[in-house]
Amino acid sequence: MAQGRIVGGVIAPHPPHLVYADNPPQNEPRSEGGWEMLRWGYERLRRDLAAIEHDVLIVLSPHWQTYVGWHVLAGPHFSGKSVDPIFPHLFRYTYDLEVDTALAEAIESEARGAGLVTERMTNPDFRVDYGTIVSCHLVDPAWSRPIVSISSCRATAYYTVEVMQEQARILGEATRRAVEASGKRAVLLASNSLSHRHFTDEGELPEDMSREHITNHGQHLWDVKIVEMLRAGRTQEVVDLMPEFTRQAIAETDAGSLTWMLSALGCPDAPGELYAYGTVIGTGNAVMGWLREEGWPA
Ligand code: 2X7
Ligand code: FE2
Repeated sequence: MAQGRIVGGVIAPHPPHLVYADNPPQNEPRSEGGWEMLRWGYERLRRDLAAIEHDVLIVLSPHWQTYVGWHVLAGPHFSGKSVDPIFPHLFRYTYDLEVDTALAEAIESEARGAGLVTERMTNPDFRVDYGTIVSCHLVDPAWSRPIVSISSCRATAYYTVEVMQEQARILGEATRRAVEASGKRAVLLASNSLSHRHFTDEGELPEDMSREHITNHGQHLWDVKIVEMLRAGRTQEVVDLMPEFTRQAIAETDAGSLTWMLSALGCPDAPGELYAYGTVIGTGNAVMGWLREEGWPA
């Protein structure tokens, strides 16, 4: 069997607004569009991904929150309706997805072997979280490949950002070993916004872009700093800075997704491609990719 490879890492933010704005058949509410810069960025990402042969998407989502360890979706098939608890008027999405169970089990075993607390989710009635669904939909609206979804153990809330990031690093390295042993070609999705303080009210028309802006200037400065570092290939420095960024910008990186993805790639000195940066209800969102046909780390 050929050695498996991680052939891509993507920062794939999951505001449900982006699915709402696209009006796909799976989502009930209808919109007049909105957040085009981000949606056009995802479109360009999809075009580039189409040129990279891959078998599976592996996503780590901040909205599957497990307080005892990291859980991995490990049943073969999940279907149901996902409703965003904060934006139910924007996101009521009917999903039907396949899981690469062999890879899911391998990641869970490898992470457990590395000392993390882990669990497999096999309950067929389990409702998949909207972070997983939105990121996977925006990267592959046809759901043409199986996925593996990993939860976020909330060690930031229970301990510190540093504990969370360290666990995410170990999980990233375990994920890489599991992929390599699987023979599969995988693309990893860090499902998260950057700065994450959002407005507490909404206009009459959610997609009215005349209201859309970053919540505060501090968040903008932090987001731009992180994006510039990632565009310059300074990924290890970003991982080192993650605790401070997460605290100062109230960033969604508290979930560990970005540290997990960059660590799995081996924190390459390679520039990430910025497909788009934009705000959604005041949060900062970058769509970025590290794609390489021959895999990471080189
Ligand atoms: O989950 C989210 C998010 N991360 C950012 C913006 C708006 C809604 O949902
Ligand atoms: Fe979120």
